[in-house]
Amino acid sequence: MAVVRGRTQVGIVGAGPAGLLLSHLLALSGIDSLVIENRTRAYCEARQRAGLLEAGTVELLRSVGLGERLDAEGMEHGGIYLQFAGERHHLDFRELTGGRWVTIYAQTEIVKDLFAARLAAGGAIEFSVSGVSMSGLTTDTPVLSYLSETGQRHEITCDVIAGCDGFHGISRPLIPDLSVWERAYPYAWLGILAEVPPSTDELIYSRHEEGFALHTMRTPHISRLYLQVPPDTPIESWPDDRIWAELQHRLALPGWTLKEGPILEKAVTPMRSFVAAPMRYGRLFLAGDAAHIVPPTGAKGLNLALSDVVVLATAFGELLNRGSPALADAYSGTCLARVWRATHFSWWMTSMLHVAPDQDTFESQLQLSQLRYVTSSRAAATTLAENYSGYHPVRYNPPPP
Ligand code: RFL
Ligand code: PHB
Repeated sequence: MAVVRGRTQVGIVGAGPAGLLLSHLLALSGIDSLVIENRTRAYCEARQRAGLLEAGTVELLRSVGLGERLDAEGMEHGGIYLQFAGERHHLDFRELTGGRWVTIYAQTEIVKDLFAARLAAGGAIEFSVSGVSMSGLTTDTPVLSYLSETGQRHEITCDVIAGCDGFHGISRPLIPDLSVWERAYPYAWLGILAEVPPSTDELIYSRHEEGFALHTMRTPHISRLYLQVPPDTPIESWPDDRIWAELQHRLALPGWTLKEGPILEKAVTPMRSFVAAPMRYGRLFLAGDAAHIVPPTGAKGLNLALSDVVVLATAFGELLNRGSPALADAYSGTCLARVWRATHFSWWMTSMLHVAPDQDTFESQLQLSQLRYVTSSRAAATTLAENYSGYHPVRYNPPPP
């Protein structure tokens, strides 16, 4: 079969939240892009992941025309509960930070909104591609190559390429001399989606001697809950009854009831911190999970991915519409300041709330002391609240096309 050759300004690998929002923002600046994705649209729309958005992320999505369903269906939260040693404490973010809040709106819904917006605007997205490769990354005309669903080889000449292909993607390994910082945690999360109204008004983060548990939600009718489990736990070892019994145990509080319902979905996710730098090599730029991963305890991954893309879209606008490389040159450094803040916060929340398999009583006492401090000192509570609700919000100011 002959090779199909084509041309786009920005080649984007990956139709997750990062790749899709990037193509949406670029279109607002009059820049064309092609998104290639190795899964189907249905798979991308159903993949259960994040749920919690910082206020800055919500404002960003609203400001670029993606706020309609988010405003109708998102659930605004003004704080969280921290539970430990049989007590549940409320942290009031609005009061601590002068009005900040967060919103529950599932990543699946953001991805659906983005697909709908891109396809309605005639955006180019190729699903079910394979054999993705890149060449000419240090030239002004890098080439993105892939096999379409029908097995046809495509070679697309681009001005720049964005690697938005997640942690297991092909983009990051193409960057030579990458510096990497990494921490694997000795536990994982078992997450469930259950058909039952949430038993709480705000998220409950519970440190328990048997391990961490989190009660979060998706809608007024659907709850999402997580349990700390050993890494590589086979999901078959957790039948539904066992999951509910353990959640009842780790979230228990006198006078409060955890409602149970049918489990719609369950999966085990490993916990990792990972930062790679620089986030750029020649004309290839990494964004989102392709460049960095945080454990989900701080609810930062999706927020970071979307923040990267705002910085990147602005930099591409300057580079491609005005010929100015300054923001593209600053891209990695600009993002990494926010990435490291989120990496520290996520590590800190994770270390405070999980019980490691080899943990001694000294460490347990330090965790409990830290939790007592965060729930009794206004200064400590404010530190948590301002990081959780978003310390480095980004704004998108589209450059005039
Ligand atoms: P994604 O979502 O992984 O998308 C990457 C896309 O690239 C595709 N791909 C390829 N396409 C073409 N060719 C290839 N060779 C390809 N290789 C991969 C993939 O199929 C996919 O479609 O990365 P992106 O866009 O950077 O988005 C990052 C977020 O998905 C992630 O950070 C969050 O889900 C993390 N996260 C949370 N973040 C939050 O901000 N708040 C939360 O409450 C939150 N909770 C969570 C989370 C992640 C979790 N899991 C399962 C990891 C809770 C959990 C349990
Ligand atoms: C979620 O709603 O899935 C969620 C919320 C907060 C977290 C992690 C996950 O810290």
